[in-house]
Amino acid sequence: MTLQFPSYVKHARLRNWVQEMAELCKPDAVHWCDGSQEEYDQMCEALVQNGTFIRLNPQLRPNSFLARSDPSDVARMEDRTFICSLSKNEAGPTNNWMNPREMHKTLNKLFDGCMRGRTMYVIPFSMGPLGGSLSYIGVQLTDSLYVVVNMRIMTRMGRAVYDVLNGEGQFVPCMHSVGMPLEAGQKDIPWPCQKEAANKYIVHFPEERAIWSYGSGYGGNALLGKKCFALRIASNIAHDEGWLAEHMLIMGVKNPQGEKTYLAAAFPSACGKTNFAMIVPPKAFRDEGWEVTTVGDDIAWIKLGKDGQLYAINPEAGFFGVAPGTNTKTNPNAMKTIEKNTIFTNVALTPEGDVWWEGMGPAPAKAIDWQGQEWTPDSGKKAAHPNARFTAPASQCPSIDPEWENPNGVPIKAFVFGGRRSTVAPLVFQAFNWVYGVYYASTMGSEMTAAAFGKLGEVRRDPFAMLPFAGYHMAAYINHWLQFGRFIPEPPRIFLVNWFRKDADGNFLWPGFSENMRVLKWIVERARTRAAGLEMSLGRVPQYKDLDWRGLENFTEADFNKVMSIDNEMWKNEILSHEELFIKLYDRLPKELVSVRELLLSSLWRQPEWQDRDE
Ligand code: TSX
Ligand code: MN
Repeated sequence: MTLQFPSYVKHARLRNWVQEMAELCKPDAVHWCDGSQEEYDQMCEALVQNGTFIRLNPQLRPNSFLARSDPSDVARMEDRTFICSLSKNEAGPTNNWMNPREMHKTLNKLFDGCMRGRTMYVIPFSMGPLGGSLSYIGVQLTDSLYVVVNMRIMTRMGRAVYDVLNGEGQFVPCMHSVGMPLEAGQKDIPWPCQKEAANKYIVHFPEERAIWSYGSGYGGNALLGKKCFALRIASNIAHDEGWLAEHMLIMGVKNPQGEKTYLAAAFPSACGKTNFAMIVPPKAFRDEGWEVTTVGDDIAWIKLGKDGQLYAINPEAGFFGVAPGTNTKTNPNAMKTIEKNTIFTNVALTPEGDVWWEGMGPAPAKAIDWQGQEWTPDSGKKAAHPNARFTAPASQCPSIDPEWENPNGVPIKAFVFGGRRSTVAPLVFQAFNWVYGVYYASTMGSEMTAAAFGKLGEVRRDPFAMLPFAGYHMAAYINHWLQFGRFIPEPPRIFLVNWFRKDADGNFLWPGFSENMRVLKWIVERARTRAAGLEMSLGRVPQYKDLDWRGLENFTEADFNKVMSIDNEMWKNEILSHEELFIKLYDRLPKELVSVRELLLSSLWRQPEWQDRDE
C-alpha cells in the first residue's frame, strides 16, 4: 500500500519506517493521531460502539469509561519480557535474553499481516514536557484503539511532537499489535489479544533503541512509553549518557517557612507508592503550613545540572494506578484525580453506572464484576481484578506540584528507598553515605503479599525496585549508580524506610499513610540542614524526641523503639541472604558492595555485655 502522509510529517526516516511497518503489518488503514480532544472523544465513542468501552454515568463520572480485558490479559508478563542485546552478558542474569537476529525473525513472522482488517494508528509522543532538555520522543504504531486513548492520557501525544522532531530528531520506534487480525467479514471482539502466554512478546532491542510488543493489550505490555521506553530503553540511554532513569516517585515537601524540598523515592510493587506520592499530611502539620505536592508517582529521569544539583522530571503525563485499596482514607488525592476524564480497566460496574473495587468503601448490593458477570458481596469472588487500573491525567491531581511540567526538572535533595518487610528493617534510617545507600538500595527486598512471584512471605530481592525494569545487566546498573555519585559535588542523602514492620502477633507496628509525614519531615530536615541523626550500626537514626508527634500522642516511645529496633542476630542472617543476590551478579558486581557488607558485619558484631566480664 502507498501511504498518504500528513503534510506536517516531514521526517524522512519516520516516513520510511511507518511505510515499511505498514507493508509488514498490512492494516486496512493508517490513522495519524493528532492528539486533539475531538479525536480523543471520537475514539472513545468508537470504543463504546465496539463494546470495548462502557460509558460511565456522566453525572457520577463525567467523560469516563470502563474497559474489561480478556481474563488472560490482566498484568505485565515478566516471563515474556525480553532484553535482546547483542551479547547475552549485556542483558545479565536477571533478564530474559534472546539473540536479536533470532528475535527479529520471530517478530517479523508474527507481525506479517497481523493488522489485517484493522487500522494502524501512528502515535507520536513525548516522554517529558515537549521540547524539554530532559525529554525524549517515541512513536508507537498500534492496532489497539484502547492503547491510543490511554497513551493520550499517559504521555504528551499529538501533532506538536512532529514540530519538536523536525526533520531530523531522534525517536524510539515502538511497534505494538494485539496479534489478532480480522479475516474478511470477521466481527471484532471487545478485547482482542493472544490468550496463550507463550504467544505474547514484550521485546527490547537496547542497541537499536527499539521496542516490539505482540499479543497483549494491557498496561505496561502495550502502553510502550511507560515501562518499555521510560525505564528499560531509557535506562540504557541513561547508562550511556550518564544520567538516571528510575522507577521512582517524585514529591515536593514545603515547610512552614515556605522552603521546598524535592525528593525521589523507589518502592517495589504493593508498597503504596502512589499513596505516598500523594500523601496528605496530618492536620497539625497542615495547620502549621506543611504541604506535600506530587510531581510523579512512578518514573523519574534524573540528570546532573551544571550547578552540581540533580534535576528530575516525571516523563509521564498521567497516572496508571492500581484501583483496589484506593479510597478517600488511603489516598484522597487519587480519588479526586479520578472523578472525571478517567479510563478504568477491570473494575466492577455498579447499577448506577459508577465504578467500584475492593477497598473503595461499602460494597454495592450488586454489581457487574470485572469479567462482566453478575456479582453480589456474598458471591465469594472479587468484583474488581486485584490489578485493576485507572488511567487519569496528572493535571487533575489536587496535590500536583506547580513545577511538575518544568522542562528542566525539579532539584532533588534526597533519595528514599523502601521495601515491605514485616521484620528486620526499621521504620527509617539514613545511610552513612552514597555507597552505603547504594548497598541498601541494591539489597532492598519485599515480602510477597500475593503468590504472584515466589512463596507467600518470602523476600524477593528487588534492587532499586528495578528488577523487572533495568534494561541491561543489573550489576552494571548498580555500578552506574556508584559512578554517577562520584560526579555529584554534594550527593543527595539516601534514606531507607519500611512502613510494614509487624509485631509477633502480626499487627502492624506503624500506622502508615498520613502518619508517614512524621518520617518525611525528619528526612527533609536532614536533607536540608545536613544535620546528622544518632549513629547506629546501619546508619543514622532519629530518636523518639526527634520526630513530631502532634496528633499521634498515643504512639509511645516504647512503640517507636519497637518499630525502630535493629536485631543484630537477624541482621547477620539478612546480610547472609544478600549473598544470594551477590552470587547471581558475581561476575560484574561492584567491589564496593562486598566491602560495605564487611563493614556492616563489623558493626553488627557486638562484644558480650560488659556485665559478663570476669573482673
Ligand atoms: O500505601 C500504603 N502506605 C503508604 C501511604 C502513604 N499502604 C497500603 C499498601 C498496599 C498497597 C500501607 N499499608 C501503609 C502505608 O504507609 N501501611 C500499611 C499497613 C497498615 C495497614 C492498616 C493499618 C495500619 C498499617 N491500620 C488500620 O487499618 C487501622
Ligand atoms: Mn511502577
